[in-house]
Amino acid sequence: MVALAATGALIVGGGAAAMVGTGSAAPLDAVAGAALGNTYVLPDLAPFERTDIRGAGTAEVSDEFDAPVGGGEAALRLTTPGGSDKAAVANTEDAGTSLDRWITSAAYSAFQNEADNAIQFPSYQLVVDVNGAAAGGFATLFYEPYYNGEDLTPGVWHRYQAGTGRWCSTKEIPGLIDGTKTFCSNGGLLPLAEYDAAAPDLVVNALVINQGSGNPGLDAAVDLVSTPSTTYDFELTEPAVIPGGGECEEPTLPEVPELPEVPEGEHGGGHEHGGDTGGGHEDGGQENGGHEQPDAGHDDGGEHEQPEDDGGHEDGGGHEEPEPQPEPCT
Ligand SMILES: [Ca+2]
Ligand SMILES: [Ca+2]
Repeated sequence: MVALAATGALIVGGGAAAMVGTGSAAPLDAVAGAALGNTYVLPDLAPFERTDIRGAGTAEVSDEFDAPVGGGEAALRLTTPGGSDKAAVANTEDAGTSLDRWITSAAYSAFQNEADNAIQFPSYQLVVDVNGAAAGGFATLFYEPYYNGEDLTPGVWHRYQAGTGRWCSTKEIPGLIDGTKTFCSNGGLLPLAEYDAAAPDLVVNALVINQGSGNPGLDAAVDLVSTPSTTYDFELTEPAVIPGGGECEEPTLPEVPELPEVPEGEHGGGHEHGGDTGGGHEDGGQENGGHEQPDAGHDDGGEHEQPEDDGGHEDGGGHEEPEPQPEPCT
């Protein structure tokens, strides 16, 4: 029980894997959980934050452009109507990682609805500290599909493997990017491996999805943003996997024919928290992912979508969602 609660506390905190890491820059021990599958990012954007919104720039979860294959029904829509508008969101869940970890993982899906300049798409950026603990060293490395010869066709979703592409730096990096090469100039377009080799102490402090400034008329979207620890799936609501419901198949929930071992607790139904009103979802039944168990007495409604305002769930340990399914309903 203790172990289960501890695990749940690590993963949960707000509904499924969406909360893995909870936005803390701390330790990557949460990564193990994140690796279980996608992390849903709902309209509050957590664990992302709108770190730089300027002018009429917007960054909102929207289903206007649907989503890429495997990305549910919505995406993060970014708009910058004017040339000085900017829309940037960032998260620090992978803060402290070395650059090499992003080579194999960094990727995102992007869609351009319209743009004054057809080559422009939202960019995938990494805020880095080039020299690690030594003073200074702030820079932003950024990936642009255009600079990588990628397909820029508007009106369709693209998957961009940023990690294996070529990147530019906003700042000089000793031995690699001199003052003439910032912002992709004069050969300042290099694989991450070269940055990693030139700046072995470099650490990544944040992931940024950025649009603007300088992107007038750009109406675009991103989804399935992959990092070393997870893939962020922007959705209006957390997808519900309804047993036997609708057209959504239930590919992953294992059969849980009965509530197996309830090591402690005298009423096999669980609720070992005794006093907790409806809060004790640690019973074996939760192994099915917390979906309604008509026979298990979860009269609290069984819905696990309101992690924080539901006073009855203070145990925090029992709401393990199933491994989030990238595409439960496709
Ligand atoms: Ca530094
Ligand atoms: Ca999505």
